[in-house]
Amino acid sequence: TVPNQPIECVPTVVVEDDRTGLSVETLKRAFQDNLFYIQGKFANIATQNDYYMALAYTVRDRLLRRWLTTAETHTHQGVRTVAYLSAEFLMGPHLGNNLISLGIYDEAKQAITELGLDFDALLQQEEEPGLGNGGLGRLAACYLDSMASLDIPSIGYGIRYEFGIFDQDIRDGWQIESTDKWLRYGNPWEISRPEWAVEVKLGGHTERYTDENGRNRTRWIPHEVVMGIPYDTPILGYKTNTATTLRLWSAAAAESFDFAAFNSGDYFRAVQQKTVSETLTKVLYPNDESAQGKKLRLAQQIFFVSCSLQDMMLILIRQGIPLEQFHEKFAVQLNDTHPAIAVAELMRLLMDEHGIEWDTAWRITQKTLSYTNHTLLPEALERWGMGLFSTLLPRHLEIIYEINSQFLDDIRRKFPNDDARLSRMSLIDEAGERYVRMAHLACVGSHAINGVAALHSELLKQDVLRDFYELYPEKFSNKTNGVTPRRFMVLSNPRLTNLITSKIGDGWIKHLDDLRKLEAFVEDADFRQQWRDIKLAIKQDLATYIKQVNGIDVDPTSLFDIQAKRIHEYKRQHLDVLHIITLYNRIKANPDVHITPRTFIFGGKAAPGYFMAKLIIKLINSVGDVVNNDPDVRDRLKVVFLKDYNVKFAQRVYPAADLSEQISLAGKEASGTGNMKFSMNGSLTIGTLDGANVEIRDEVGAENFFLFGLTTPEVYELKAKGYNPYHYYESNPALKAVIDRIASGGFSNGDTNLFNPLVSTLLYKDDYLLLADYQSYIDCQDRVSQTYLDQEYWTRLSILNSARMGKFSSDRSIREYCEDIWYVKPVAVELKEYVQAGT
Ligand code: Z16
Repeated sequence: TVPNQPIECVPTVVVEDDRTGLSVETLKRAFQDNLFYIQGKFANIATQNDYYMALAYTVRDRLLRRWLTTAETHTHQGVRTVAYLSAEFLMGPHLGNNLISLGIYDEAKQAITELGLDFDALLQQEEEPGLGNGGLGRLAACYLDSMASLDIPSIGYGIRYEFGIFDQDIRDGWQIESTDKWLRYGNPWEISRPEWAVEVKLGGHTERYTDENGRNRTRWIPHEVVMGIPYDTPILGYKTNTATTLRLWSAAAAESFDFAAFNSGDYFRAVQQKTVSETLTKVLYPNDESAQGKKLRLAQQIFFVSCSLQDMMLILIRQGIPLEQFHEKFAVQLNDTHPAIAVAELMRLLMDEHGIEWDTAWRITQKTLSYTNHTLLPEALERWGMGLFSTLLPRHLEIIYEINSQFLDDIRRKFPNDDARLSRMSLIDEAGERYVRMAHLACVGSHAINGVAALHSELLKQDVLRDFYELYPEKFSNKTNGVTPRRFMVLSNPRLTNLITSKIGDGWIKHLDDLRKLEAFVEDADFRQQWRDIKLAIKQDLATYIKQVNGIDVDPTSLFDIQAKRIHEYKRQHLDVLHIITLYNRIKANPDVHITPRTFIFGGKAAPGYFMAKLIIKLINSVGDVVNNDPDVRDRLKVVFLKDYNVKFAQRVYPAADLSEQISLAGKEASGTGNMKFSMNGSLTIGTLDGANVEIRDEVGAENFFLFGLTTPEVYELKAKGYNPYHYYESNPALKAVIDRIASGGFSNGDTNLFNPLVSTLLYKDDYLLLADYQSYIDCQDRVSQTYLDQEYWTRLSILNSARMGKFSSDRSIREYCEDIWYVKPVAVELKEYVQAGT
């Protein structure tokens, strides 16, 4: 028999209830079995991780019947499947989420507790797969949850990085990075499928030849071949039988490729031949919004895109479906331009590997692909230097040239004599050094292009992709981001979940618009008291954590003012700092001044090469050192930087916030999704009219949202007429005093150099208009402080914020993608009594 082929005759496997049942008793038995048979431990030597693994396998066993049945159902029905291609999936811990989806969270907790173990400690034991930088990767994870929960046939394709986003430590106020060894103690959620490995070519050159039908064809002779091994993780929907797949590719050496050397006796060299293959999927690039143009990154992109497209083709070929029907069977979503090489790779596979003609291949490609843009920042737009691109992907470059030539002809027909337009739109940037423009490639090769919030989608059409909008207006739409209420409410905020459910039932978990029913309780004083008590208890928990980790005492009744997100100048964490120093200056001027007690909490990682972001972290910590220890402050202000912000930790942070800081410069944050998670959990927002803030404010009502700052048109206007930050500094004494305190070493023991790069950037450049927005921000913060004094009123706003967040469920986003872009419908999955292997 061949080891990677199904065998003809297989025994019947009966899935017994006492092995995978959902009762407390069966869970206990399975847990003990797994400790013994999988971890291979007696209880007396088992570690916390062994217990975690035993529980994880217990849960995984209970996913398998649903998972396999889902795959079988979708295959038999021949339905169109969404393939979500993303270089990042920021999944967060699986265990708790799977327990929620299976509906056995309480049973598992009881089982583990009765066995004398600490259930919450076991949940905390899980090392999260941090295979993403921030919003974009977490969005992909929320979308998988929603697709499964809505019974949408779907698969997520990505990269199995050995090291995910780095771990962050803080030493002497500075960020220190270390490698994220998430796989160190094994990953119980994934199943590797080496029998479905595929090969990816890199480098080399191309040749023309004539095939057996006399047609001119192209052959790619690569310099190197890498194997892609798929690792599958089941993603179970909430209280449904649909479990979709996250399929992540890991690179391995293709040993047979160098068989010649092997035969000629150079055994050692043949085995050692694994330079690229060893490094390809090692590490996630930790830059959230800047394209570095590194060859290895392009190699990662072609690697996972090629593996994924080949995988889809194999799925069709195995079922005898002709590849001419590819677009009828798969809707492929490109999560930003990271997988945009799919345009050329799908063409190449269809033509070079499967003999389909250009015109047919091009029609299939455009009907299959759609592209989501996630940023307007010019530095984040990917482009690849021509030298690098042609060395790694010679065949793709030929295909891109051909696409480009037909595309430019098209433009010439529609916009005659417009050379400027041709050079603006070309897939190749030829202004100086030559580059391949990935966003242009994605736009040309897709039938749909979307932004991630209403404002962002408008700005795409007016600005970054304006020419493409003029050429293909019908391709453009908006799909406002959403987040999953399963992870970000049910799992992370059980207390609030129980209160809400006690009032309106649990329908809201799948139909988040039902939260509106909470509005009926806003005038119920008992309800408001319960709401407040819950918030206080959660804040108390976070205060305990802060004491343990940061050694800082914070008052849980103070206003918890939280900014948690990647550190970036456009997100303006330092504007938040300017507010803190403003309050501090008021205290120093008059220690008896009235101040609403506040705890300022920050969390977030800086890209390791982003000096200014790292300096902002240092500033936050330095301001904290001074403010937290100055007796004049009398503990009314506390500043805390929480290290190593990740999904696991975010789940503890969102529920504890009173105030969520969403203060990016208008026109810079594409959407934001943390803004939604805070608000769902009853936090109020202070924010600019940026990204999804605009829509959040529309939903919750202007009177329930703390708005400040310039609008996007005002930003453009101010910049156009020549922005002079120094003018704001000179003419605003409070602002001047704040900057002067930093500049004069007030937070650096008199060292006037340390924060100079930050200070001079603000005074003489200030690309993100902090100084222009300063006074508006401070005035707004003063309104926040005033409002917080009236706890009854604040609670009303808090309840209304949660109640009106229905729109921001990722279920709504996914329904819109299904309707407008993917044309995919839900498919119910029925479980059968028995599962027979091999049928
Ligand atoms: C990212 O997380 C985002 C954009 C981007 O170009 C690269 C990365 Cl790694 C974020 C946006 O900044 C954020 O506004 C948006 O909510 C998120 O993507 C999801 O769309």
